[in-house]
Amino acid sequence: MNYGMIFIETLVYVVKEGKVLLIRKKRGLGAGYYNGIGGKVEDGENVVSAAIRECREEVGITPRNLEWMGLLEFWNYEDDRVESVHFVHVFLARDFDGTPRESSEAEPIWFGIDEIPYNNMWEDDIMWLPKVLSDKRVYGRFEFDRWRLIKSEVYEVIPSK
Ligand code: 6OG
Repeated sequence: MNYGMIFIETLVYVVKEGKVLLIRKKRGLGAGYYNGIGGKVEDGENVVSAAIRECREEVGITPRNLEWMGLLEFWNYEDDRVESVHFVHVFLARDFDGTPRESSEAEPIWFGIDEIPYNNMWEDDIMWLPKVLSDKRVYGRFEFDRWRLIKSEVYEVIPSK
C-alpha cells in the first residue's frame, strides 16, 4: 500500500516526586490540549535525540535518561486530503537538567499523577498514559476519521526474558 504521509514523532513524560510535567500546547496539532513534550523527528536525526531536542526547545530542559515506554500509531487523522499515519515513540524521564520555562510553543505545568487533566487531552491518552505512568510499556493503534477516534487497541508489552 502506498501511504501519503508518514510522521515519526516523540512524546516525553517527565516524572519527578510524584508529579508529571505536561505542556499546554499553544500552537500546532492539539493546540489548547495538555500533552507530553514532543514533536516530529527530523531528517537525519534519531528518535532519542529528537525527543531530547524537543524538550530543550519547548520547555528548556534536558532529560537525563530516557526510558522507551512504547509506540503509538495514529492512523488517518488530521488530514482529509492525504492518508497519513503518525508513529509516536513514548519516553519517560525521571530526572532532568535545567528549569522548565515557557516557550512560544508550550507552557509547562506540573500535575500530580492523580490530577492529570484527561478531559483536556487527546481522547486516546486515558487509554494508555496511566499504564506508562505505572511503568508498563505499551503498543497502541488508533484509527481516526479526520478528528474522530473510531477504533482503538491498546496492549501492554510483555517484557522479554
Ligand atoms: P507537532 O506536529 O506539533 O507535534 N501527538 C499526540 N499525542 C497524544 N497524546 N495523542 C495524540 O492523539 C497525538 N497525536 C500527536 C506527537 C505533535 C505532537 O503531538 C503528539 C507529537 O509530540 C491523536 O510538532
